[in-house]
Amino acid sequence: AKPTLAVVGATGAVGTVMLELLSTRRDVWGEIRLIASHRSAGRRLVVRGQETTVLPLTAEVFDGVDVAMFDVPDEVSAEWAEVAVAAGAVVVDNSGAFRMDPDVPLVVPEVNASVARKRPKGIIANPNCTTLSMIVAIGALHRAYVLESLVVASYQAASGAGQAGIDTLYDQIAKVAGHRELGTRAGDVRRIVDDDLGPFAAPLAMNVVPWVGSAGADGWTSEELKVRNESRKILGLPDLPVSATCVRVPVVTGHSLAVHARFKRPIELPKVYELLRDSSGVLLFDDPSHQEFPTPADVVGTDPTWVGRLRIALDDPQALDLFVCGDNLRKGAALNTAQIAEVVAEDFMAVATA
Ligand code: 2RA
Repeated sequence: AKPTLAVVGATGAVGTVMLELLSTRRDVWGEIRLIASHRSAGRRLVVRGQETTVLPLTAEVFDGVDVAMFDVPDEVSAEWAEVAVAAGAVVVDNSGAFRMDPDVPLVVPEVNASVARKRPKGIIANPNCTTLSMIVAIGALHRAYVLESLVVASYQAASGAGQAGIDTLYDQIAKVAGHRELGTRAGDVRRIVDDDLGPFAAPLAMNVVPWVGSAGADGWTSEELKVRNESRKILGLPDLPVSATCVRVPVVTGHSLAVHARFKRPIELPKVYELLRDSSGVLLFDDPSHQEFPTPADVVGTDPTWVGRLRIALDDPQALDLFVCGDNLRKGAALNTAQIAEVVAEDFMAVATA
């Protein structure tokens, strides 16, 4: 029999994309059980063309579940992932609760699929969307040129902060629309949107905000530390120097990153093009003479990591500058989780048919 899948957090921003993906990807699942908080339970959602009632999160709901995907806040995963494991499920968790646990693999199938099979706690972690928006391309380059250091700046969409982020951006845009005088005096946008910052540290409409996540050590934000720590873990380079500056921009969905990557070997652009063209999960889109380069508006709703603006650094033949863009709700969250779950489903089917 095909494995039973539970989707915990089925009604959230990532959960919604997950149901769309489950309805369109190769169908490896038997029953699909939709689960959410008690507040959202009872809603009827469509998955694989069938209306399904959302069940409340309880211990019993995991009875008979083989794989449970969690798209919920850190504290909910921290409490419930082990409950699902105790009921016999393998958990694929998209929160930050377990990512840096040495006994929990952090998996991007195009980069390190094999580590998904070593999961002593029965939990596999899905990386943060910002790391995921670049790491497939960086992983491909690393395999050929051996990464030595990374400096990145992110341009992160509002939906990274969930439905509240999306709602806040739309509300702020509605408030500033029609004000043709804004952007001429300090604080004018803030005065228009003032009580409506939502999950952001400053107005997002007509602005950029160099603060994503919470305060970490020494002035770094939690998001910047995630980019560093997760890149190191996924690439298996525990000492890789990584500096990230994470910035929120007024885009609904689609994270972008400007990357300066230094390698151990000198780089030749034609070979890099060839390599990226042949890399699974990467779409090379780099013809600036025809204004072809990735932008979130063109990338949203698609699966690959789009790569463009490739340049060898002017002062360093071993460093490459590039711009990458990916849908933070798809590869950045739901798609990568679904891909990991499919790796686990393959194991179930292999055992079942052995
Ligand atoms: C953000 N990376 O964009 C976060 C979401 N996990 O806010």
